[in-house]
Amino acid sequence: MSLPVDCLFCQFVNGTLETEIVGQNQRAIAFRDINPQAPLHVLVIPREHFADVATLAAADPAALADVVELAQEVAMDEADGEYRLIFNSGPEAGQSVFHVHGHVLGGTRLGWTPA
Ligand code: DGP
Repeated sequence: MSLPVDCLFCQFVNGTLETEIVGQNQRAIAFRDINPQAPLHVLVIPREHFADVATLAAADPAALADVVELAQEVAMDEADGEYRLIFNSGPEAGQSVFHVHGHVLGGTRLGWTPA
C-alpha cells in the first residue's frame, strides 16, 4: 500500500517528522500524545496506514495484535499494566487523525465521561 504523503502519523513512522517514540515492535510504534489527557497518554499505531481499527482488523489482524501488545507493554512500563485503550472511529466519535491509533490512557483513576 502506498503511504498518503499528507498523513501526519505516516510521517512519524517513516521519520520525516520527529516525535517521542516510547516503544515499537515489528508492525507498530508508540509515541506520546501531544495533548495528554492523563499521566500516561500514548498513541499506538500500525506502521502501515489504515484509516480506522475495523479496517485494520479486516486487512491485517497481525498488525492489530502488535498494536494491542505494544499498548500493554507501554502500560506495564508506565502504569503497572492498568490502562484504557480507545480507538475513536469517525469524526462524530472524536477521530481527527485518519491513521488508526489507539489511545493508551492510565497512570491515574480514570473517569467515564465520554460525552
Ligand atoms: P483522535 O482525536 O482520536 O483522532 O486523536 C488524535 C490524537 O493525535 C490527539 O489526541 C492529539 C494527537 N496529535 C495530533 N497531532 C499530533 C502531533 O503532531 N504529535 C503528537 N505526538 N500527537 C498529535
